[in-house]
Amino acid sequence: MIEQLDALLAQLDALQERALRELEAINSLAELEDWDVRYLGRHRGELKNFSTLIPKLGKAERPVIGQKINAVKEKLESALETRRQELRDRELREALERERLDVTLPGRALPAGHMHPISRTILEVARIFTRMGFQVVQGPEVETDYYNFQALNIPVDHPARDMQDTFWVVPGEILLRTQTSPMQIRVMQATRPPVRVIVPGKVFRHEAIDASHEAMFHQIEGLLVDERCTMADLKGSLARFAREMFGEDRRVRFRGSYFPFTEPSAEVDIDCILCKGSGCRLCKYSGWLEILGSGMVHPRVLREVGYDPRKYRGYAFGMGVERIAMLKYAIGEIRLFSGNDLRFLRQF
Ligand code: 2U9
Repeated sequence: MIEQLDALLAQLDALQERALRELEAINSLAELEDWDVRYLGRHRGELKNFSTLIPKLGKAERPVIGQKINAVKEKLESALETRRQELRDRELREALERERLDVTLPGRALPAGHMHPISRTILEVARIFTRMGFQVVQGPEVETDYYNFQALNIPVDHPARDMQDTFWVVPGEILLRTQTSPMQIRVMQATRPPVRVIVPGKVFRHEAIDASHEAMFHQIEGLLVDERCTMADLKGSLARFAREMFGEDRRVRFRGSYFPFTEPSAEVDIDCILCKGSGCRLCKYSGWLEILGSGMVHPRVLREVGYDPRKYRGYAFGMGVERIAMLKYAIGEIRLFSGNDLRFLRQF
């Protein structure tokens, strides 16, 4: 009996040792559950097999084996719990490491566009004139022959009216506006003086394309009508504009010119921003750059919209936005503005 007892005790020790060794090697919670079933399982667990032997033992041996089984069971259960906790801790640490957020990383920049140089130039010009009390208005790009030509005193034989230079929608009747002036006619017909408006927008001319000419470009035109408006108002306002746009130290020159819708007419030059007037390629060695056209609104144009030219005078001006932007940002090629080349556009 004693030998049998010793043998059983030795088997239980061996079982415990084997179980603990295997437990050490376990690396996942799934394997751990297998181990639990194999050694501590209530049906076929290895420890259970020993319990079933107890009734076959002598009265004196039963409690010895019973206690030993309990001791081994407690030892294995506590080792299991310790290992389970270790594995859980490790899985948690690994998950935290895997999902770690570095809150000190700089954020990802969202791609943002910016204003086109033409829009930006229009806005700069508009700001200068709105500070002088002008309102910004916009009009249709498809116009009638009446608003684009007749009302502006453009005679039938004027070169601007050449069928070749205009994009006609309905020949002789409907066209793509060649200037934004038709909108000023609409404004004057709709309101009484005083009038102070600037009109930015697209205009269209059927022209040969080169580095400084395109079939579509942008204009800003301005119109002021009031009692006691003189050429001195025109000169003062446009000189102010020229200096705000191109620098306070600019010299400004008014040069007599001709337009059908203004009389007298003048073109406005500034001293060359590149050579300051000494002569270079940009100013074609003249020392001067033309920036806009202007004049006192022709009495026929005033009469056409129902304004009495003996009571009201007006001045008007017009500039090509691409030309202004090319001078301001030293760009030598007008087609860059409509080319959609991001290497060009991103410089603004
Ligand atoms: C009304 C009366 C008069 C607008 C004017 C110019 C002179 C002018 C050109 C500049 C460069 C056109 O884009 S460009 O080729 N414009 O020189 N424009 S006076 O005169 C008006 C407008 C409306 C009712």
